[in-house]
Amino acid sequence: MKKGFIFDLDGVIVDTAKYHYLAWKKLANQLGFEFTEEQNELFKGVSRKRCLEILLEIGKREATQEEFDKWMIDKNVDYLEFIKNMDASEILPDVPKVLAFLKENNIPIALGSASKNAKPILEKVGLLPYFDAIVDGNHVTKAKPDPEVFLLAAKQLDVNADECVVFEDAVAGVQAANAAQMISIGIGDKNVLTEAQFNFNDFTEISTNFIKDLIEK
Ligand code: B16
Ligand code: MG
Repeated sequence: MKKGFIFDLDGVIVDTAKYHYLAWKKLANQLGFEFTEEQNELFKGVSRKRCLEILLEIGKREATQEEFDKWMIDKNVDYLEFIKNMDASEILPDVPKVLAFLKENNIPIALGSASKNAKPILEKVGLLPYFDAIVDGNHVTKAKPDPEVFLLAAKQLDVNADECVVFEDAVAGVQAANAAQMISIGIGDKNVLTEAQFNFNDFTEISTNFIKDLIEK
């Protein structure tokens, strides 16, 4: 049966979390409070809007609608400055190995990310040509754990949802993949991604034989 593979971006293909952190920290500091790397963990896989809501809860700050909108823009302007010089050296280990293996086997590949900056990032690191479909924060109305992003990706690949495999580093992302009836592969701490069907610390632990088995399943 036809298979499709869907990749999350931040934490799976590249580690943009560190740049998101710098941009959110800058905003927090401007608003007069601290924001730690530990708190940044709460932001992984979460939409920009929800991140700002959480940030303001952390800083116990109220915002008018006007301020909220401005801070969303300010954060993104800073984030874009931080990622300006990203290149292929920032691709997480062995991601290209898996993408190339899928391409060699004519398996359709999609991106399923909450980020509205996903496409330019893939372009910067040189991975855009691998992707047959890109579904990101610009295309969905419901955030993970809602399965919308992955269901739309399957549709764009013209593959049944239950024939898709999803790589995710966030709990909400794994839940979204499971809700979409897809095979969920957790990338990161297995004690955190407990709901994933398979767990790996990173792609160096994923063999082409494992991918082949998934394709043939
Ligand atoms: P942007 P993913 C997510 O990416 C990040 O993990 C999350 O921290 C970020 O807030 C979200 O994208 C939105 O990003 O501000 O660029 O639209 O893990 O879903 O690829
Ligand atoms: Mg992620």
